[in-house]
Amino acid sequence: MPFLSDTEPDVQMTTLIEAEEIRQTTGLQLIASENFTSPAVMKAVGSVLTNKYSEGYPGKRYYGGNSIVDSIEALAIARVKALFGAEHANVQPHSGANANMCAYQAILQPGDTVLGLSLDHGGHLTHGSPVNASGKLYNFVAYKVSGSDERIEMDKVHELAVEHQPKLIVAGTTSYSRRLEPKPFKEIADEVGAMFMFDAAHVAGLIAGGAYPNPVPYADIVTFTTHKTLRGPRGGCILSKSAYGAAIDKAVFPGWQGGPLEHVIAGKAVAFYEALHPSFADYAAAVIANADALANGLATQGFRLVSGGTDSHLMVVDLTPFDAGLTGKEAQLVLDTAGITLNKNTIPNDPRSPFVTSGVRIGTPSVTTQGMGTEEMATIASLIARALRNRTDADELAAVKSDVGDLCAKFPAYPNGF
Ligand code: DSN
Repeated sequence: MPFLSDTEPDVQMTTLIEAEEIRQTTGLQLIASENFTSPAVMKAVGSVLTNKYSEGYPGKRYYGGNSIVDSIEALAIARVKALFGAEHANVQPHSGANANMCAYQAILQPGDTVLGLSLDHGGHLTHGSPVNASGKLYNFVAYKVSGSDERIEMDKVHELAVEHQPKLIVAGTTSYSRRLEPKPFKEIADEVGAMFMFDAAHVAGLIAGGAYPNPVPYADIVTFTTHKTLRGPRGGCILSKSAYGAAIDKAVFPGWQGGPLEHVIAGKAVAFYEALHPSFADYAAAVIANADALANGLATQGFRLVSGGTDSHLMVVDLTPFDAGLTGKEAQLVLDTAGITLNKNTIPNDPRSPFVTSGVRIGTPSVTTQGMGTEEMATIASLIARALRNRTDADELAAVKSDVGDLCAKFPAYPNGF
């Protein structure tokens, strides 16, 4: 039976996807958790592997026809273990959130006490937010950034660990610009007899490129997403010490998930291959250099950088000194109009709600993939400031959008197509 697409293609969907291609490639993509994955990764994700059911693990599947899939998943596992120096890897989590929940299920019982960074200070929903299953299932105690330098205070983490005797300490961030050293967390965990998990969702690519401390030697478990700085397909991954391997595998399947997405796992394997190449170290270093340049450029334009700057791929920008009446929500909307995509973000102790916010989060993984450098970061800072200063002037916003288009045309995301 012929496919309908042979005779009556879905024009509506084709048009929408083409529109998104144009949006992504003609505007500035500054969302810190996004990137442009390679055509090779997209080819794997769009392959016939999407047709296959393969519940279980290599060599232990519930369906036939999995010998090739076994090789694909085994290759992904071998590559990611080599990339990070891990003893055990599970490449099946559909997302970073799933990876975290599976890791918790592997080592915790409901009600167990866990230390994690507060969501509004740069943590993640799955680090114990009361609206998330993590916060409902486990007794999370939140640590925060300090009121003075807006950095995580290890003394405070230590104090909370001694007071609450957690079973697990979680390190890892989604909107915190400073690097986290895993060793001090591990020392605190050891002192109170806790396990230590590092959520490397944002920084996995920086770690892979040697530009950020690798938590794998210190942490019992490291979770991450494959689509952010690591530049792979959308998905999650769990690394661990061998001792936790069997429990983690069981928590992923049959614990939380059913059939793995082997087309995505193939895409992960391709991304790991790309990240193992020496050129990925240049990319990771450039992401951080660009973030630093962009932060400096924004400071020059009158914005305040939370914690004074960045030493990672992202920055959180306090809009208040630039314009006390400007919210993160409005900034996001205005910049969208000008072809600049980023997200509103709370600043520490933000008086505004998470739906409004006083800040924005900005990241450089995508523009660095495009080949932009520190010079272009200064240009981007001035384009952001120009759009926000002229936010009620439609002509000026159109002019900024045109300049954004010209900049992106000089640095095409996919110079050889996709
Ligand atoms: N949504 C991701 C981010 O933007 O950081 C976290 O899950």
